[in-house]
Amino acid sequence: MQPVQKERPMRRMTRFLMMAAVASLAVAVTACSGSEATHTKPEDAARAAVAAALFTGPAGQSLSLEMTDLKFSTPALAAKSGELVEVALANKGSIEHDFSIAKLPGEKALRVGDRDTDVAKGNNEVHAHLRAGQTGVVRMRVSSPGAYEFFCTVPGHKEAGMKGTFTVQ
Ligand SMILES: [Cu+2]
Repeated sequence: MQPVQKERPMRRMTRFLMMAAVASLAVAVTACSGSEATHTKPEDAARAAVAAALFTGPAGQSLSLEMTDLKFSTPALAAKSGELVEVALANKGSIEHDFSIAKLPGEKALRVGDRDTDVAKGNNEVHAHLRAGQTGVVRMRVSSPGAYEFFCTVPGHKEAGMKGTFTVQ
């Protein structure tokens, strides 16, 4: 038997697998366009990819911040730009609070409990909302040095003192 003939069944198999892959892709596309409610938006997929990357492996810097009723445990957080920073959040108060930053250049992701969730909300690029007693983790890789204000968006809380500065060098 010549080598050319030996390759044939393999080629046929490859072609079959490729056709099967194309066919299943077509089914997936049809199913996706048929139901808008379950359609994954490109921005959601991009956010999920950023979250998966940021939550892989240990962070370069670990910070923690506790929330109590109308107070953060520290008014000053510091980190290095370009480094993977983790902020472990704990709401030890009896009402809801959040850790928010209006504008923060770079990548960021939020995990509450064991679930990755939307890190941005409203006008804020970081918005980690925690119910009383809840914990969460924000991971960030800030791309530009600067002094970024963090605060709680619950009405009246920032004015009462729930704010601080996240300094990135
Ligand atoms: Cu608050």
